[in-house]
Amino acid sequence: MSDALDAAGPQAAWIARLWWISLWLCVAVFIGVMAALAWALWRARRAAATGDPGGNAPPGKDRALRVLVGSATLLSSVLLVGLLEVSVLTDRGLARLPRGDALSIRVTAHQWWWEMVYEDDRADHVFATANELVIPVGRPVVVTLEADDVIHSFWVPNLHGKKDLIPGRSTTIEFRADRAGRFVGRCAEFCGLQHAFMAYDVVALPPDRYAQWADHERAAAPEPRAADAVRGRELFLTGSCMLCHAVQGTSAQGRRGPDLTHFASRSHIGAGSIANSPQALARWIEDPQKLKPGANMPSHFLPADDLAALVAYLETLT
Ligand code: HEC
Ligand SMILES: [Cu+2]
Repeated sequence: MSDALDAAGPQAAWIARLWWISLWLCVAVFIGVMAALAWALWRARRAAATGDPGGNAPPGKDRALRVLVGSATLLSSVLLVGLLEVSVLTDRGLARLPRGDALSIRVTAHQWWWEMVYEDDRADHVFATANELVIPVGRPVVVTLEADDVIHSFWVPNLHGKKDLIPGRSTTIEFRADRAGRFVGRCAEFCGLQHAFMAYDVVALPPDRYAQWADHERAAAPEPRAADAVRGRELFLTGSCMLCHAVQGTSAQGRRGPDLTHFASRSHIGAGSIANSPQALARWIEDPQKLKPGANMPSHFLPADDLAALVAYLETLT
């Protein structure tokens, strides 16, 4: 679900309020202008019918018209200044989120996926995930935004407005979710071939469930037990996969692609490209270029049993 008018937090509520005020004000002005236009047309027709060119209105009427136009101009100016004031207030409101006890997450945009690193003072508490931002309800989140290649834009309509990620620069965006839910985030700045498939989920969980999730994410990948999964790990660690991907608890520490330590728990493959299932995963490993043309992962046309073993291994990464 992704709806800027269905605010799930204070920031989005500010923006939605500004939107509604602008909308209704503009509707009222539009109706006023249309009514004035209709009146002018009606007068012009009546003038044509009576043969009165209309320019010779009695002096009293002329003055009344001037007062009318004058007050309409004044009203427009007041409304415009009012809108300016409301947007300044909104800007202030957006900047006023209390930041005490904030959760700090570093989000790096890559063509075309998102890297999320959960920061912590304790080094062994830091962990990484991809294309999924899990946050606790009721706690402010400070997201540090960075870009790896080109300009991207971070946008979760239910929680906040947009913020650009610019290579070589670090910015932050703060928000808070006040209710649990799954919200869709998008890249909102055209960033190349697969810009449309650069989505992520923001999952807001009650604090105790968030803590459970974070503990699980911090844990290294579980040891595979089944024979094919063990062979799959062998292939993963001796083949090209480990050059680009990390699986914590193994020697794979690549950073070119998403961290796969808990890949099987994610809802989608390829930043919203396809739903995560063993069949989809096999198709992805074999030929990501078919599912997401241009993606920065090469195709791997492997023997069928190697592919099955890799899938079996990745499915253990819950
Ligand atoms: C040259 C670097 C590179 C190599 C080699 C590589 N990958 Fe990838 N992989 C990527 C990139 C980049 C992405 C993200 C693509 C996107 O979503 O646009 C990715 C995405 C994935 C994903 C989806 C992750 C997610 O959360 O969406 C899986 C699973 C995956 N790779 C598995 C593998 C396996 C298995 C191998 C070895 C057979 C492999 N990769 C080899 C770069 C690589
Ligand atoms: Cu992008």
